[in-house]
Amino acid sequence: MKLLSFFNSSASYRVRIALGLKGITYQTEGVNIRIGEQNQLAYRRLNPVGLVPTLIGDRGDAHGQSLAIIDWLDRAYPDSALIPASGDARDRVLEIACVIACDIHPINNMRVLRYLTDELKISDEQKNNWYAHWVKQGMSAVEQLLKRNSGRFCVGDSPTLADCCLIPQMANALRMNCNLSGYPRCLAVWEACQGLPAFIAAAPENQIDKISA
Ligand SMILES: N[C@@H](CCC(=O)N[C@@H](CS)C(=O)NCC(=O)O)C(=O)O
Repeated sequence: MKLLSFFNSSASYRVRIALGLKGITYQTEGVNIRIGEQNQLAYRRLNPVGLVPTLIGDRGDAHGQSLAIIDWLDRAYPDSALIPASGDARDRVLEIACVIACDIHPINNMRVLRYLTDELKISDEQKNNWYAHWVKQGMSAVEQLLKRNSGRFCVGDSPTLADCCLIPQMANALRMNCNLSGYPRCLAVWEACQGLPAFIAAAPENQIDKISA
């Protein structure tokens, strides 16, 4: 398997965590989104939306969209299930994952931030305010959702898709200097995840395609 990804892309980070939790070995090929490699024709043939990550399966099959990739992995490699098959746990995992992947992340994505600065000519300060505003809205919602949970992770006592989404979102927010001290439940989940090898190995600072600044 090969993961086409960028070291500090949070959507790529989600998939790296999932692969690690399932113990799947894979190769990494860096796609430098800062210089537009995600828009090159060869990449767009694999992933027409022009976003990372893309996972290439053992048969050469290309998979896009991190949540869909993790769902595919969960069905192809059922050990260490990340999306509960049924019941309340399934609903809660998907709800938290969707708040992060559908409500917070897309409006703070690089192409959106670049459009705001390059086309709409907002200042860096305004851009940072935009970013922090949507992080605050989304993280407050996740913090509320975690009140339903009594386990160590987002839902229960083992990591799920929800944790695969939350940790990269928090890492991004910290990189953008957002203050997360108002989200103690999220921070407790962060601590629990930092103790697991799959989360450590998936972190941006541990990627071979890492580039400075
Ligand atoms: N919904 C997509 C989002 C993927 C995404 O937004 N990837 C970002 C990096 S985290 C990207 O490729 N950005 C490039 C750009 O904004 O042009 C997924 O979950 O895979």
